[in-house]
Amino acid sequence: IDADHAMYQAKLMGRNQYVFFEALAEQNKTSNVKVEYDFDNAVNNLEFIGNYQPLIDFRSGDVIGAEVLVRWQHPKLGLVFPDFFIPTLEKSGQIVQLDLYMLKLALSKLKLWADWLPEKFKLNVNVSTSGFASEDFIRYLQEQHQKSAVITERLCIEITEESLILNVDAVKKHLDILKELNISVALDDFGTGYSSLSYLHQFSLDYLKIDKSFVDGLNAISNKVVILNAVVNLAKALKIKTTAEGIETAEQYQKLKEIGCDLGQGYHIAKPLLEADFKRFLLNRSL
Ligand code: G
Ligand code: G
Ligand code: MN
Repeated sequence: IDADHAMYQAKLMGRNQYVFFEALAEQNKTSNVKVEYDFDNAVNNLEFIGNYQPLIDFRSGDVIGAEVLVRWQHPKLGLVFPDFFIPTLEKSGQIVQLDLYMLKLALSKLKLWADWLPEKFKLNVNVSTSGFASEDFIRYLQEQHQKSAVITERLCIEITEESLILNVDAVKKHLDILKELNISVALDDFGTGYSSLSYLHQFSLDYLKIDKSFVDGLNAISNKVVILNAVVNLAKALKIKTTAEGIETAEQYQKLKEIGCDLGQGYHIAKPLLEADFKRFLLNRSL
């Protein structure tokens, strides 16, 4: 219980404060509730759901994709955000199972939504470092590709710089396989880690997701514009599309459009949405 408590306290300082505050309040109220991460049960009970955040094409303004973001519909805690459980699952190795679960969920939604999705629509799935290095993950994609390539080709796998650094050989091999399968790959959170420009030509990537930290300062007079211009133009020269993340204001949106980013994502466009709201958003927007 003390460990759980400490975890909550630590998390109180994190991004999704209110969730943990509520969880803590709830835990105190019913003190016999022992908080545990019953991951296997959660998988069996399908407690993980997706929220879907739209991705727009800057040129047309159309929705041309979405990112699936996992949430845990916990029977006692309510809706729990990934910052809370992903670090734990990474330590235990169970993250690989979650990655597979979310991949399966994404594919099932792509099938379910096939009738109303725009032609070029892609669904982005986040994959952990160990998930991307695992044989199971890649094998599953190969099997699904055999069954229905039109579905798997709508996937975009989001990996992080860490994935590229650790286990370089497996990653190179897996990236080659995805290319054969016509599955896109995005490098997520670019700008938070090493931000090495050499990754961009060393690995075959389709999208570069420019981290919110670059987008944040855009309204002020800063050298971020200069850096963004350089990154976007280098990516262009390498035929890699750029996605700007965490766009929160109209000003940022306009600036990123001017700089020449290809795709945009952020609260200014839409928050991560429940499935039904996502469908409504997409259909209204493409009227
Ligand atoms: O909404 P946001 O709080 O959803 O996500 C927080 C972090 O959790 C982000 O870094 C995101 O990449 C990660 N994340 C969200 N969904 C998934 C998922 O399905 N799998 C993995 N491995 N990471 C995810
Ligand atoms: O690491 P990754 O880029 O996958 O994580 C995306 C995270 O960013 C998710 O937690 C998502 O909820 C969050 N997010 C998406 N758009 C915005 C935004 O405009 N502002 C902020 N603060 N967070 C955002
Ligand atoms: Mn992501």
